[in-house]
Formats: sequence, C-alpha cells, structure tokens
Amino acid sequence: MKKFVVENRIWDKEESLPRAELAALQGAKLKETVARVQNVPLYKEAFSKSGIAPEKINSLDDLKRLPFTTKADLRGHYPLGMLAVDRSEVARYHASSGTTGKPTMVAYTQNDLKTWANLCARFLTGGGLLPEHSVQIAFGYGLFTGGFGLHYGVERVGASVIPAAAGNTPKQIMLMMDMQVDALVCTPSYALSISEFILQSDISRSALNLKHAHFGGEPWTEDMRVRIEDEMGILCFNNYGLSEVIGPGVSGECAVRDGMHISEDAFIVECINPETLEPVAPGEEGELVFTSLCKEAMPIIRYRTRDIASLNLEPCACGRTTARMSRVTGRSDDMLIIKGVNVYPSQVEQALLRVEGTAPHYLIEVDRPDRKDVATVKVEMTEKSFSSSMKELQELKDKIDRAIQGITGLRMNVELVSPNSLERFIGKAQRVVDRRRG
Ligand code: DLL
Repeated sequence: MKKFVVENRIWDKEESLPRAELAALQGAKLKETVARVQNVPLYKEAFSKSGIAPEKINSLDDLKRLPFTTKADLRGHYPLGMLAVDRSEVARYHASSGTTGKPTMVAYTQNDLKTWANLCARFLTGGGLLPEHSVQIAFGYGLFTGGFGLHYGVERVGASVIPAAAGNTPKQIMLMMDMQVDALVCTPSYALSISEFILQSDISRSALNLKHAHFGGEPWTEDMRVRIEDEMGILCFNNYGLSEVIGPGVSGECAVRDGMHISEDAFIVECINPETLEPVAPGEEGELVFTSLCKEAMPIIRYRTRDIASLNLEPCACGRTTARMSRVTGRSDDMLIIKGVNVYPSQVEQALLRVEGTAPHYLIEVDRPDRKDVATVKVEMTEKSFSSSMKELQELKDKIDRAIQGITGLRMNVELVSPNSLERFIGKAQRVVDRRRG
C-alpha cells in the first residue's frame, strides 16, 4: 500500500527562530513567569530561601540557581496550592494519571487553553494534519489531558474531530471505516490492539482511509512503530507531554521523524543527570526538566519529569530550529534494577519485537525469592507459533532469551503464553509487576 506523504509545513514562526532570538524571547518570558510565581507560596519561599531577587532572573543561567520542583512538591500542595491566579480565573481542570493515591490537579485559564490548543496544532501539523482531514480521537476524555488536549488541537488546525474516546475497539473500527477517517490519535498500545483486531477480522485494509496517526502518553519503541505502520499501512508520529507541564503539546515529531521538536518558546528544557543533578551534554541521556514560559494558572519552574531522553540542538532538515528530544526510553522511577542491572521495559519490548513468532504483548514480573532477583517475561505467542512443535517452541524461547540478553545484558525467564491471554489496554499500558516492592 502507498504510504501517505507529509507536506513539510510549519505552524508558527516561533518554531524556526534563530537560536539567539529564541534565547532572547525565552529570557523575556521567563521574567514574566518569575513575576507570576510570586503568587505561589512554594515558589515565593524558594526565591527568598535562595536569596535570589525575582527581578534578577533574566536567563536560564540565573534560573539554575533555583531548586527543582518535584512531584512530591505538587502532591504536598494538593489540590490547588500551586495555583498562581484566583480560582475565578480558572477555565478548566485536569489531572495527571497515576494509579495510586490522589492525582495531581492541574489548572488552565482561558489563555492557557488557547496556548495549549496551539501547541498541539503545531505537532499535528508537523505530522501531516491538514484542515480537510478528519481525526478519530481514541484517548480517554476526562481528567486525562490526552482527549481534550488533542481535541482542541485538531480543531485549531481546522480539521474535524470524531471524539470516539478510548475503548470499544469494534466501534472504533466501524467509525474509522464508515467515516473514512484520515488520522488516528491514541496511545501506541491501544493502536496495537486496534491493529490486531483488524488483522484478526476479515476487514480489508482498503476499507480504511487512514493515513497517519499521532501516538503519545506512554513510551514506545521504533520497532513498535515499524510494526504498526506495516500492519496498518500508515505513518505514525510520536508526541510527548505531561499534565504538570501542560499535557500533550510539549513536543512532537515533524515529517523528518528524527526526534520530537520541543516548543521552546513555551518551555525551557534542561536535561540533567538524575543523580548529580548536573546538566548532561547534548546527545547524552538524562532526565528532562521543564520550566513553563506561557502558563498563567499553574506556571511551573524546573519540573523534574523523571523521563529519560536526550536532546539534540542541531537545526532540523524540516526548517525548525527548536531542540529535539529523543524517544523517552523510560522513567528514572520506572527503571527496574534487576540484579544490579538497570532495565527499562521499553528495552524488553524492543527485544521482543525483533523476534518473529511473538506478539508484542508482554508482562515483566519481578520477584525476590531467597534474596535474589528473578525476572520473568510473559510473552504472547502468535496464533501461528502457538501450534508449533515443542522443539520449535523451545527454539523460540531461546531466541527471545538471547534477544533480551543482547539488549539488556540480563537473563530473564521467558514464559510463552497463549495468544490473547494477556490484558489489553485502551489507555496507558501496564507492563511491569514488581513484587519486590511488597
Ligand atoms: O500522558 C500527556 C499526553 C497525553 C501526552 C497524550 C501525549 C499524548 P500524563 O498523564 O501526566 O500526561 O503522563 C505524563 O507520560 O511524564 C511520560 O512518562 C509519559 N509520556 C507521555 N507521552 C510520552 C511519549 C500525558 N510520547 C507521562 N513517549 C510523561 C514516552 C510519554 N512517554
């Protein structure tokens, strides 16, 4: 099938400013943000403790003298202690996802909502969205920022939205076919479930008009992209964001697909060593830290994301000059340390996608019997490999074992499980059960 070709379009001139001009713009906006956060007790205190006069902050170098903001700070000020405006000025609330405890509430003024829609319009345009396209949004609509964030971004481009929301896969596919949808928006793991459903039913790919897809909200790998693109005959683009910073719209890929462009006129990005807290060099992996430059309701200073990625400051072939971030390879707090080796679930995924005969559905279970770490990867077989001989299955297990060891440097037990036996996700996938944490 012929793949869609993305026209190289840039939504805003701020995406391609000379770097010196961008730095001047950031400095001016930073001053406004610093003034605004004086309304937030946490920040007012931080400034006075570090002995820095807010009016003396002019650049990132000055900013670096301030402490970081962490998830714990936000939790400690639940629900609205980080608000920098009067509640009457808030137009909408969302919350960051989290499976345990209270969520982190985030707030937007009317201006924030406009900024947000515009930032989403940027990456959608970078990934080929045109005003004449119709877009199916299969993200949860609710406190999660994915659904509403992308919804208004698509509308801002002038395209039409089909707010399907997450779940009910047969209905998603029906809508996609009947409405001749051009673009799909969801998590990559849900896209995998949709693709799997299409392959298992007798729906012909030609019944779909899908051209491109915009995935985000969770880590995924290049191998996963190749798999989905081959199965669905579409182009898939990665976009990244987090509620505390704004939601989706922090960064996204352009047609070149060599990193996600960060909207640096809206956020200052730093990449640090999570242990020493010192900056790492461009190209080196570290934890991303963001300072917002345009947010009114909940501005944030030096937020430690826990997301591990690297930065590329070279201009891109697309004409944008903004820094690009690599894929997120994991979170510093999701990183598993097994027998002393640092392992990210995405590395296991990468290994599995390279072995034929496995479906890309897996679960990593870690236990510590007898004070020794034991990691088991449950991997689904494809229907074809499911009917293989014992000898072939043993060969498959060995291949997986070698692939995982090759990428992670670690041996894990491999357990082959029958097709469709592992849980499917309509939102963010849960790939790890770590029983060592009690
Ligand atoms: O997931 C915002 C979002 C929604 C982004 C839809 C893109 C698309 P939270 O629920 O607060 O917000 O979760 C944020 O999700 O710190 C990352 O760990 C992870 N994440 C988001 N996008 C990506 C991505 C939204 N493209 C957390 N690749 C972040 C890897 C991602 N991880």
